[in-house]
Amino acid sequence: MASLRVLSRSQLRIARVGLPHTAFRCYATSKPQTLKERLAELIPKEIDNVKAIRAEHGKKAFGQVTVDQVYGGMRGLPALLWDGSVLDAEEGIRFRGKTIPECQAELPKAPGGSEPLPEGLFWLLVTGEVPTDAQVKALSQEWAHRAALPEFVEEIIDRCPPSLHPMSQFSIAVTALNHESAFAKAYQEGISKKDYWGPVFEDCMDLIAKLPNIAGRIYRNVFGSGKLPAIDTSKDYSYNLANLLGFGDKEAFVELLRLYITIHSDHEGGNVSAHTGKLVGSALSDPFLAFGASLNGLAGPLHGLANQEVLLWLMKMKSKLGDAPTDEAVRGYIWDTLNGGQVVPGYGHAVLRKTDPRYTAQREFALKHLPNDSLFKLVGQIYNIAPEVLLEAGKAKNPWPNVDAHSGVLLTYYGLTQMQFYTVLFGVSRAFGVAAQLIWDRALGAPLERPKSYSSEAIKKMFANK
Ligand code: AMX
Repeated sequence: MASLRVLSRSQLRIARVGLPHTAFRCYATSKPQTLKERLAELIPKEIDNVKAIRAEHGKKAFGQVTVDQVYGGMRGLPALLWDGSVLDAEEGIRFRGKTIPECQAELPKAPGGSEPLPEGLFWLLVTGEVPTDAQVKALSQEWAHRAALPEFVEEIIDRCPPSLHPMSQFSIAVTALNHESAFAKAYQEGISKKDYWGPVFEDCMDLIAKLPNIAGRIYRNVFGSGKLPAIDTSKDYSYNLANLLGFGDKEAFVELLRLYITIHSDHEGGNVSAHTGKLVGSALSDPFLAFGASLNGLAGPLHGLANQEVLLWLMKMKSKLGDAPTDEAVRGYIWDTLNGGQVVPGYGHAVLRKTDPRYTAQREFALKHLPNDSLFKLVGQIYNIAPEVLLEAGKAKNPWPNVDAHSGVLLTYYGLTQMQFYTVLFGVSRAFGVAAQLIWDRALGAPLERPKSYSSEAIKKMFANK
């Protein structure tokens, strides 16, 4: 016990969460254990764990699959494995068992900051453990050192017409990074299956590290705001992203990005972007190809593009109804949206049946930093009206707001008003969850995904006399 007295606060946190002795011992040396070193310890244990689960339960059934599920976008179909995050319909997301408020309380923060650093969230997603301040700092530095883009990728971005949607540019640039893939190279050289995770880990670290430079370059090219600054290797990921976008001097915006990246990172395995990355990765496409595909799914208006759609919808509402519309006018506007055969963007969810805690976290941020902002007040007013209207309309299973109902208002407040860019920020964050999945899928030897499809004729015949 004598040695405990000299431990720092962050070291004591590790002692509390109960890491094995090996992780604890590394404090005797000055260098913290790296994420890759920790993973190398965890992977063999998890392989054994999965083997044991399959040996004991492998032939057991989850239950029935109904014809409606086959026609209905596979809602609720148990078909995927992912330990990083689990979504409860009532409670919302937990990252490795931790709610958003728990992540806010427990993950390391920047000096003087109060939001979690996404570096810590990535560590948590990958290992299930809360890292030390030193481990998070080392991750910030490692990403900063890996952040440079190959020149040809910069040129590809620069050659995109500014009228090409930022998400298409983003996906093109990420896909082009496959030129540098350590995994693709190792596969060509005949790497053994049991070693796949090593180069996939390297690619995932490169992928995450390079996203701020891609996003910053697209932002500045499309919206014409000047030359890109260099990455500051002494600063954290969110600071560098903010700085590349031209907002490095706004500490509250940097804090917002820390929260934003943390909460958008992962939403269990079945959502379009997470599942697409997993699916494409299962063909042993490298992480750049897999995440490029994720981005194309995220770019859809029913998924990540909803944050752009919300802002557009709010702006149209404001221009039609004025800055401080009555509740009656807002109600009428929502009904007009529904009667026009459109969805109310930012409301509803395929799994959630309550207000999204990611919405709540952003609302709390707004209450702290921009309580009197008129757009924030409008979002709050809609929150009091839209669920009632959606319930009355009687179609949506979940009338409550999701993550996208709030994010654009916060970005707009700090001057990031270009709504076509919002999904790019969602994409930067979603890379954290997809990368963590890809690493574990290759570590556990996840096979090629190949579910069975049926024709309507076959379904009719199958159940003709039942
Ligand atoms: N406005 C209007 N109608 C809605 C609605 C909304 N916000 N949410 C659901 N509905 C409708 C559906 O379109 C569907 O209509 P249909 O029977 O005519 O096809 C019906 O209600 C039943 O849908 P559901 O089972 O409640 O939802 P779902 O699982 O099929 O879809 C989602 C979920 C998110 C696509 C849907 O709620 C929606 O379109 N929301 C608006 C877009 C949005 O905010 N997307 C972002 C989601 C979060 C994210 O991924 N980033």
